[in-house]
Amino acid sequence: MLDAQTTKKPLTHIKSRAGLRKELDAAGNWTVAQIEALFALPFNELMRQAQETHKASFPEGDIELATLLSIKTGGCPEDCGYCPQAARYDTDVKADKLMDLDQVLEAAKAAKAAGSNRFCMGAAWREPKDRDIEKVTAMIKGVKALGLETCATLGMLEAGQAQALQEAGLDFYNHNLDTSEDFYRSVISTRGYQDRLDTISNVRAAGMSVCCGGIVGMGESREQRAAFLTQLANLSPYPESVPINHLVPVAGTPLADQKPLDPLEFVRTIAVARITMPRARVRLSAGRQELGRAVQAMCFMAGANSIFYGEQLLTTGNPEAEQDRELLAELGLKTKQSCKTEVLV
Ligand code: SAM
Ligand code: DTB
Ligand code: SF4
Repeated sequence: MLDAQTTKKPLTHIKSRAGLRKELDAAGNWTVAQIEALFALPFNELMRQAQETHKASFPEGDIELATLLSIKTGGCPEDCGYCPQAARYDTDVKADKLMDLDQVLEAAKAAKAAGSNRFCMGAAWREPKDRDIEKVTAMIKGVKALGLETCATLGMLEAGQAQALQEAGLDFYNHNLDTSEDFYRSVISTRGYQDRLDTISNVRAAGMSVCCGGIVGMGESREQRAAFLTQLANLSPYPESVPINHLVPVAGTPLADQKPLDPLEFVRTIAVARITMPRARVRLSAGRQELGRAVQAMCFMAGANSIFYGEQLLTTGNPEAEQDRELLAELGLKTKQSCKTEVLV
């Protein structure tokens, strides 16, 4: 049986950013077989290893709170099989224009007042036009001035667009690989895996932190989940933020009738993400309403240390903020106090 702790040592001994970068580069050589072997560990052993890794990398029980706002909803030309915002699927989501700056800042102020650390602005675009970038940079500046970490997810980015966002003060850019390369083809046809890798590389080159994860429970096999995490863990360096979404099946999308993943397999996925990306914020993302409290508690035990916070994701629901505060308090978890960006590069 593979002992991951002997093949990958914790990164706590590293003192400088340059040292960390070097170590992460050297560490990025996981094989799919190694990651499958982690998935196959006895459950308690997997949890033990995940907890040890977590403890060596983060202070005890600090959970990051990230609030989402859909600044441009629906009408998207892409065909992502899970997404209620794709224009081609008959869902309840109606296409809207880009929000006004004032509305965005109102939402950001409310998020800040509710205790959020990060504000993530999402747009249902294949890619932004340059005039969209101008409008979004004004939003970024305004949100940052409130003292929140900023994140945006606007689709594919060219190098110059990434640079403009970085110069406006964008801390994180979210762009997901979503799944393994081979399963990807059965979910999305209008944009390739390499396009996603190119955007991530443009984000890195512009000096921003990368938020990159995906969705589980879309009908992929365990091997494909392992291949997906291998891709993420082998990014050099791996992402600072890793959102793990459980598919929210939405009526009208091709994945509307997808059977939910076994909750224990979801917890395993979180644990393997933690072990393979020790210093990343692993976010328990979409699908928390359906997971219930006990499974969420297990996810925190497995190393999740970030959640989407606020009653709305982009177009679907999320637990009430009050309910989340109660859950964290009951579990004895604290919320991340510092809004300082954890840049690993
Ligand atoms: N349009 C941009 C893009 O695709 O990069 C940004 C927004 S898009 C909605 C961001 C991510 O949300 C997707 O990559 C996917 O991982 C996640 N997502 C979308 N619909 C979902 C669903 N029904 N369940 C879980 N996650 C979902
Ligand atoms: C991510 O990985 N999950 C978020 C965020 N990045 C943009 C989006 C989840 C969307 C869930 C479906 C919806 O609300 O439309
Ligand atoms: Fe469009 Fe993003 Fe939805 Fe894909 S996930 S359809 S790109 S909004």
